[in-house]
Amino acid sequence: MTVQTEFPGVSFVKHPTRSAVSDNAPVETLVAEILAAVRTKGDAAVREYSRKFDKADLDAFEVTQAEREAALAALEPQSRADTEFAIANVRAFAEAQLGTMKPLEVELLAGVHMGHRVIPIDRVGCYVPGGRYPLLSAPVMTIVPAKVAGVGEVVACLPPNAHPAMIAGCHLSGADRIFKIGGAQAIAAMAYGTETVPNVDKIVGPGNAFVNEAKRQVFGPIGIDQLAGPSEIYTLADETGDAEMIATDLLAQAEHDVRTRVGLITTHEPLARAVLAEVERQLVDLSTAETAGAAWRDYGEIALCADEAAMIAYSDHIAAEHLQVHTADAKGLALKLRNYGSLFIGELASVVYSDKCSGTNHTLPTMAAGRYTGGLWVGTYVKIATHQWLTAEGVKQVAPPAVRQSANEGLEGHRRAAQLRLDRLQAQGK
Ligand code: HSO
Ligand code: ZN
Repeated sequence: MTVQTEFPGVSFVKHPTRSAVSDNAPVETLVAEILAAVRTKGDAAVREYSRKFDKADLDAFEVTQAEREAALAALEPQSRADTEFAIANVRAFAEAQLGTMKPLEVELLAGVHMGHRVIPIDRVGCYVPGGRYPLLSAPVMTIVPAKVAGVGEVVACLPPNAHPAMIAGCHLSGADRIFKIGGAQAIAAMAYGTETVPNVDKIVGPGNAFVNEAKRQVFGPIGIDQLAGPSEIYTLADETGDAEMIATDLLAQAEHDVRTRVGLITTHEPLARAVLAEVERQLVDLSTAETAGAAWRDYGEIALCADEAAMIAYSDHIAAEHLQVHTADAKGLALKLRNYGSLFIGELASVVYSDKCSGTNHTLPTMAAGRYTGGLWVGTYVKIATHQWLTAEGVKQVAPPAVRQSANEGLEGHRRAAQLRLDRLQAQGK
């Protein structure tokens, strides 16, 4: 049976039974309380919340040099090599991207010189989540591009009970300072500063509902990257799609969280049916089936499309965090897609490679934010700030309209400032 949708040419072979929105009100109130307490009581409040939420009794929050070295020594040599491989690839891609961000100087109006500079942010805070499974690549993705961007000081916070390998990951990625603080109290400490934690200018990195809400509440004077929702993966496929591979990739992300959104968008009904069966077959012996299966049941979807155009329109509507393209002309189709967090073109490009180590960032927009933004990248850590300088000729071009419009608006102060330059130039005979 298929269910029709409001999208022309799109019907559901499997429909999600839940929608991604949830009630955030209790989290909002608690987070506001935590932020206010840390803001006024500093380290004492951080200590109290760490005890309450993380069952951690810490005198000092900062990871010492000796602790960094111990964490590094405890890391399996292969795991260290794999982390270094990931770091090298993420760094190389971030460097290549930074290379596209050039300073600009132009004179588009005679005598009016304008430009911009690419200026790294002074201090950035990277939140590194704990979670059920430590994601060893998480510190790499937030810290390495910050270092490449030239951020003055990179501060990392991770929950006190985080696996030591995560501390080693922060260290290898180049974090200048590492603090064992988790949750909303970490965001508060980095936003406002405490006796021991320096206040930062921007906070990046995913986290749980409390971390997300804390980032939302401190936003304004403090920058944030984005609000991270549960992971998402969609695959676009035609009759060339491989059901086993598609199901495997969907379940790979479904195991993150019971709220992961996973989907197949296809023009080929037999493939839709085959993937449906494959997911069930693979869930039987997947060790993370409890989570992955729940995500699939609640949020999994298979959309059947009449043609490629319907597939593109529906996919652009979803704007999935991770979007795989498994079609005969994957590169051709990829060029027609506009909304996604990151694109994986052709069936050899599995999302898991970028999750771990291929070099593009794995911190990506979810909940349709891919309609207006890409993911974390080196550009997240710099500002493109404009400037201008004028010659007498330039003033003569821009002053008269500025004088007139200021007068129209009744902004006498503005009018005077605009007029003063003209008067001075005239007095100098220019
Ligand atoms: N898929 C996650 C990142 C990740 N998965 C890392 C495993 N390791 C969010 O994009
Ligand atoms: Zn993943």
